[in-house]
Amino acid sequence: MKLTKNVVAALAGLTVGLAMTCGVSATTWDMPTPYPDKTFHTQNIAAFADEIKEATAGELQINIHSAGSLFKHPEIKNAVRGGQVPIGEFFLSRLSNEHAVFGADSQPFLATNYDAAGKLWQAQRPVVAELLEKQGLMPLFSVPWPPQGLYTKKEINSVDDLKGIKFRAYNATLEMFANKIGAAPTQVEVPDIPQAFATGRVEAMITSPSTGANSKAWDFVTHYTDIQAWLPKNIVVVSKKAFRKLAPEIQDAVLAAAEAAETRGWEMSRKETSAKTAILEENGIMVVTPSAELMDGLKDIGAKMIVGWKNDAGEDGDKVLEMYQAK
Ligand code: PCA
Repeated sequence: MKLTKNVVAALAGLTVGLAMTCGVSATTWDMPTPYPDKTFHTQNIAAFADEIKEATAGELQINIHSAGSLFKHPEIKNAVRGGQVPIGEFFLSRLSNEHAVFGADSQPFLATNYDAAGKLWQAQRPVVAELLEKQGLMPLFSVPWPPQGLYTKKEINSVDDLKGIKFRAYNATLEMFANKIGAAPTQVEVPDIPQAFATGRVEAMITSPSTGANSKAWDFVTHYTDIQAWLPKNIVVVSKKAFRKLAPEIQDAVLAAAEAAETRGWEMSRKETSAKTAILEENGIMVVTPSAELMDGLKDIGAKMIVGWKNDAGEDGDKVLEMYQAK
């Protein structure tokens, strides 16, 4: 049947009529996310959406638009803030240009394993929530990527070996880190990684085993050095205005599903680390334990960056670091 405007309007009226008869009016939320469907974060969000649909008997449905298909990654936060979409996911430390506290999880060698990352999130969360609240946003859940490692086309034994290399970056902190190493950083989003290597725009990167394996890093690099430099997080935020429009029991269902998604996401992330490192190896990448010289050099740069970060983050940053260290 050809759906003329009139038919569409009549069907829409019928749906509203049915919903009204049943005493409900179903809500659909469009949700932009930056990463492809096979990413564990995206899969976790799909489970989150399924859980909400089930718990609310279909009264709230979330349509996921992955891989930056609805809004490009850099636009997602402001799309939620501006009310263009009610909910969205993005890489938390992208907001470090607004406030350094958002970037705490991307500081090199501040929190380098899941336990430390968990403590850092507990310390960071109240400040992040307060800062987002001022923009009409509420964090729902946040999940880390596996520890970040180094992908190169040759063996890397010291910081010197990285000099002059064209380096892929995903936020300002990594860009600064790359600059301090003496590499030449360029921002590239995940879906564009293979193309950026193929055309020679970049020659090396720091990212997780997940993103490396999903991007088929074996097509363009030979070595993965497991430096475990930091565990950056994605965050899912909702517009407070959109959230308030939901009936109380639907709000509860969203919050319960968010809590479950955070727990599940951290577990998925832990499992990804070994599973995806094995896939790198199976596909011929040399998985290397870093030399002491390389680690000392990188940690030295990290320690200097923390000093700058503390300066930028001010009292809020002190609060986060004190809470983190007390845990
Ligand atoms: N993958 C994302 C963020 C961190 C990660 O492991 C990326 O490479 O952009």
